[in-house]
Amino acid sequence: MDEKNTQAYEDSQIQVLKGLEAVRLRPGMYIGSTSSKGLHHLIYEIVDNSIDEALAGFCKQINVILNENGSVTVEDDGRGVPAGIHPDMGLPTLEVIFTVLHAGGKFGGGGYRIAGGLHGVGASVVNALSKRMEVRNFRDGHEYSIAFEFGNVVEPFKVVGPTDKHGLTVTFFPDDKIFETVEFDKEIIRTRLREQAFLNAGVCLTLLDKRAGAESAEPEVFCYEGGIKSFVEYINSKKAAELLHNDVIYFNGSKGTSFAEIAMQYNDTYNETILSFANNMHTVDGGTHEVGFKTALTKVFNDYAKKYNILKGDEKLTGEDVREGLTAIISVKLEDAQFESQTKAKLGNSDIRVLVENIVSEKLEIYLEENPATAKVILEKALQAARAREAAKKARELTRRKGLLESAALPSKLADCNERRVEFTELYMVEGDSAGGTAKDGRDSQFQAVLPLRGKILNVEKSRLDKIYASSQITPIILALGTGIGDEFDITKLRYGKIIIMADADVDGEHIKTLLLTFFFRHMRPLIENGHVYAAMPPLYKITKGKQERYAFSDEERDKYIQELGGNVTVSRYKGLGEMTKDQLWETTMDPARRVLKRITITDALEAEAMFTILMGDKVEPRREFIQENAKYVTDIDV
Ligand code: 1YM
Repeated sequence: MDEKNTQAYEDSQIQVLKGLEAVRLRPGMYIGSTSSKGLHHLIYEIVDNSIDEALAGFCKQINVILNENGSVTVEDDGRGVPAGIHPDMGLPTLEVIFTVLHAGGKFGGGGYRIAGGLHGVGASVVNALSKRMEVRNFRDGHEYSIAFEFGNVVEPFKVVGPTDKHGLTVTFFPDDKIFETVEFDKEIIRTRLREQAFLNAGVCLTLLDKRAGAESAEPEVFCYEGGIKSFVEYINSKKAAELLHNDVIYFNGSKGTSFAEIAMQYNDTYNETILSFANNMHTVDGGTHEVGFKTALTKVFNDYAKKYNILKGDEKLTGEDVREGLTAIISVKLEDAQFESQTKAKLGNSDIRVLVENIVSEKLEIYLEENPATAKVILEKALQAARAREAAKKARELTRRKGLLESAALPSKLADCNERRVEFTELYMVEGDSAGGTAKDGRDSQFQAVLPLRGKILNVEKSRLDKIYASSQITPIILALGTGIGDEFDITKLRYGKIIIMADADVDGEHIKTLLLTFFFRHMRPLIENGHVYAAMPPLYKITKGKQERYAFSDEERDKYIQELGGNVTVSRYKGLGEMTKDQLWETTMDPARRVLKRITITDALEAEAMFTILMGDKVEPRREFIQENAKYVTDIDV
């Protein structure tokens, strides 16, 4: 290099380092967080680049390998990356892609970046956050390589030799100084790769776990010619619910550079599962594409029902009525996607609302005319939902008139606390009147409230809203929490910061916990999503020796204490909360300084959705199958 070029090279190097330094200083700004979530985003960013190559029509196969040494390899069979020197930067293009923030996209020419992880910042961010990254580029008969450490080139770009392969292979070791954990969770990656395979029909993704203890030496393959139609089939099959019609209904259409596709199928549950995506990114908070879909759906079904005199008098179907039992995927691809909301997971482009609404309005109407039998079963279900909704409204008004649902009127069984600032308060929901009494006596009434629950609550998975409003066990819960349910749910009205389910550590206790969680999951889901719901952990054993006492929460802990106390101890098994005195209950389960609480979270919403349907739904066979398959994991059955 001559002097001028050397200078230019150094300048561009400095620019590059400044950029990547910013990423290492504030990783959260580029990948959302440095938790396990952020760690997994590293894989998505690299895979997204391969998916872009697939959508450009050059790549069919994308392999993800979890290596034994903790690194991850992503390889694709695309074109590979241009092998020359980048004109603006004076650096090899391969180096630029992995060292310059926001590189890629346009400068290969044409098209727009479709795939986009949470932040869509690309390969250079992954490089900056890796303690080592190795890239092998196969293009035009040559293999090239380059390697980096903490984003800096350590093995410069070079030609390795001839090859007949094409594509790009990236291996990276996440930096354990940056991430809270560098342990990849196969389940999380699997879910993501499967989702991407559904969203990009015909693109094959594989996942191979080479780490110690992996259950299989064979890669898992995710490849769906049916695209989002297969996605809908998959979700419904996981629910093991009965289908109302056999075929998945599918529409697509485009306008300008925007493309939208919709797949839908009804099952016989009372729940809706609508997942929407924009540029392959899950829009958890919905947005214009979802609004367009819902508007058209309601309109088309009402028009059809009116045309064929299916509705009586002034009966009308609401959006909720026509979505009962619906599983649908809406996927749009567009230039300049605008995202709103705190989580950036809500699509804002208004022309997309019009596009989706037009497609569904026109094509669903035709579909219903051509498939009258399907139209009939769906409308019958929607009508039943409408009638249950009317009944629920009456039940709700009735309880309101009695003053029951007013916030002033609290359930008679509730022992409230004095503290008014919600974030400092706790509500213990306690199984059984007797344990409820002990909890009332043992609590700190300054900030702890107690609501005793008698017996099993209604299984809401098998009930529509009318039954829920009529339930004498559930209305006190709704009243005590203050938020209302379903459509009326309002988290700002929540009366307690922590909602703690306290049940016996036995089968009945687990059942009550599950019934309550089903209710929260179906009708107050933001309570769980915002981390308000907990399970109390009462001890299983008390170990005494003379004046010394220990409480054990597991068999291992019990054995540890027996050893610590030097044997010759008395071990008593707590059969239920009711066996404890108020002081014992306070010490072991209610005192914030000593208790253990389990926070209830939703890691995989689809998985949770399927689990509630299988475990709590009205089909016995899928539940039996699940129990038979999983019984081997149960080590200790308490009866
Ligand atoms: C394992 C990760 O990144 N594959 C990949 C990336 C690129 C291309 C192909 C590509 C794109 C274009 C032209 C284009 C990228 N190229 C660039 C750049 N796999 C992975 N496969 N030729 C090849 O966009 O026109 C950025 S990413 F900058 F060269 F265009």
